[in-house]
Amino acid sequence: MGRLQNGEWQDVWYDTKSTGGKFERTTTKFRNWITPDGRPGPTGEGGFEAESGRYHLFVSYACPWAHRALIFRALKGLDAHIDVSIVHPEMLSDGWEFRTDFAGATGDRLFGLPFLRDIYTRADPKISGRVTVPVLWDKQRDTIVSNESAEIIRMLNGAFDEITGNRDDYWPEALRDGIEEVNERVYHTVNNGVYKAGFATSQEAYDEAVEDLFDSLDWLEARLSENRYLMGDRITEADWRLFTTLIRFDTVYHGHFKCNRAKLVEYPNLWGYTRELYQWPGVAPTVHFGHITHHYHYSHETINPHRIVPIGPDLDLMAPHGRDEIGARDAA
Ligand SMILES: N[C@@H](CCC(=O)N[C@@H](CS)C(=O)NCC(=O)O)C(=O)O
Repeated sequence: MGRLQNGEWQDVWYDTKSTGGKFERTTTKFRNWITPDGRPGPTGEGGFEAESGRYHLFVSYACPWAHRALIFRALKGLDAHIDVSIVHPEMLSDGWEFRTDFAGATGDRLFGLPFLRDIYTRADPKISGRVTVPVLWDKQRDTIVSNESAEIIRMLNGAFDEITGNRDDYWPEALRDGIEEVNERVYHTVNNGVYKAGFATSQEAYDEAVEDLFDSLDWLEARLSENRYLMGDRITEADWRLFTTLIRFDTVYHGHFKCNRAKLVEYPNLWGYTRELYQWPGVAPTVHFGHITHHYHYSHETINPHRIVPIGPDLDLMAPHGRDEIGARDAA
């Protein structure tokens, strides 16, 4: 685990000393957008036109942020248009690696490089910053389009519709303000909240993170008792962004990150909702518990120094979700 400094690798763990024990996620560096015609998106440069076979995704099956991108690739029928390399679940002193000695780890399918950091320095030999997944790569311009998952899923949601004919919209214009509001709370207190709890190195930082996390889970549970999805009867990106944290909750966050006031299976609505999203066409094949369990427990030496990978709970994700009833009562 480490970071690049002027293109050189430094093996360092997260710095929580300067922040009173708090984990702070750094901002991402490549912020260009693929658009239908190559016009620039909200940030970055233009010239990244949607084309079949031009782009490649580097992801980890373990990572909740990369998982968003894999889900949108599946939902939007992009499997045949954007190929994928899967990193090895162990993220050790060299950061993410392209080793293939773990089921499902593909290696670097574009260049055969050993480390994900080599993809970053290929895009910019003098780069400084963390080496994170997901990475959306442009084979034509030989560079990184984006390494910000929140933006990658919006590109996948809309840019390729002419190519795939899939016009399902998970970021509908009329709901955008509401989605933004939910995303904001879910990002800080849930998606990143579990990391703040898990990586905290002071009691205060941990206490604050778990309190905010469980307040938000209570709020989500109440919201989902009346609404089938976060924005009502229509599934949106807000749901998929929440899902990638919920699906990991009982397996890793509850134990490894000490988010243990309650388990997800103890919230009837959140648990039914998680099962419905898991059972959504195309989604279950994006969920790989082997990578999830192994990555967190094996990679975070500061939290789990003996690298024992626990057995994990037996989750019946295919049990009927019963979510068809929710919201229908009011409509009837
Ligand atoms: N803002 C990024 C965050 C991605 C991220 O933090 N990914 C983690 C894996 S779960 C990572 O690659 N961490 C490596 C590191 O921090 O050095 C996004 O959402 O795309």
